[in-house]
Amino acid sequence: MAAKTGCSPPAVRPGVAKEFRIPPAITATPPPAIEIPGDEALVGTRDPVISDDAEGPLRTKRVAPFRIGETAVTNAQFAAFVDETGYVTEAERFGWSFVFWAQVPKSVGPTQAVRNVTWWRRVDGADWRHIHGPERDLARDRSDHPVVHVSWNDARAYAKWIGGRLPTEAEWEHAARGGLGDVRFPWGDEEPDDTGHFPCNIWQGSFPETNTCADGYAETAPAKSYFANGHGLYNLVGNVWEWTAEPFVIRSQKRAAKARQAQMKGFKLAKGGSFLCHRSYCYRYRIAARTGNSPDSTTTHTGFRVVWGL
Ligand SMILES: [Cu+2]
Repeated sequence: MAAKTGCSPPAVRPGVAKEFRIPPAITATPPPAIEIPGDEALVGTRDPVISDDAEGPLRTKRVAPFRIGETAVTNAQFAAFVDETGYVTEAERFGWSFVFWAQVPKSVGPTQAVRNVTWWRRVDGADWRHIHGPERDLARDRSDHPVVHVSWNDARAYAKWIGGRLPTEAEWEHAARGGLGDVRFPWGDEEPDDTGHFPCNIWQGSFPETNTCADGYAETAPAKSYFANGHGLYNLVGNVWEWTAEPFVIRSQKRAAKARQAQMKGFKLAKGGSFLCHRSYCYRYRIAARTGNSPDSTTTHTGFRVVWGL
């Protein structure tokens, strides 16, 4: 498969990893989490589909036991953080965020399309509460959906507050595999399709024009939807991209890969794909798939989950 941009927008902000001074949570209960035993975790694949993303090779990495959020962090959980700390997200600081074209309400008026990924629109006033734009606090209606429009910096600030951190790639993949080993998806190897098999929230139809929503959702689904994998975790793939703790690194000596890596300097690794992925365009709802973006990028299809050491 050719190296396509995928469903994510390019980084357009300065892209600086920041430390925020966040006091530890006082009243909040941590999100439900599941203990994952330590193991020789499998990372990557021996059968890369998008080799430019450095999906391969399949390798093992020792991981210590840890706990990981049963779901991505939800709007309600993020709201508790903001209420207690007064934290202001980066999208709010910048005053805008990326919204998928079909999510932009008419009232927003004409929006600027992003070159090469024209389905992304820069919407002023879009942020984690105002998912489609300034008019409506949609997060309140979607309290059990994953929080979106959160940058890597925002995700880290939340994780720190709740006494955790973002997962490493090995932890994330180990959790996503659900004890099944070298599989393509958290449920095994069976491919989702457009008509009858919907194990996760991705795109059905012709991207980016027509989503038939055969899987039930045009945008995010509740964080705890579809079914749990072997570890009891939900929506590892599809729904929203999940930030990890790691830099996005392409390990390759090839010239093209090195050039790409240079363009993505300082980018952070995200895993899992989103509700916009489709096999025809962005086949990244696989465990080994990866993407990178700058630590202050925010979109309607990126969130995160938290891990805790034991
Ligand atoms: Cu995608």
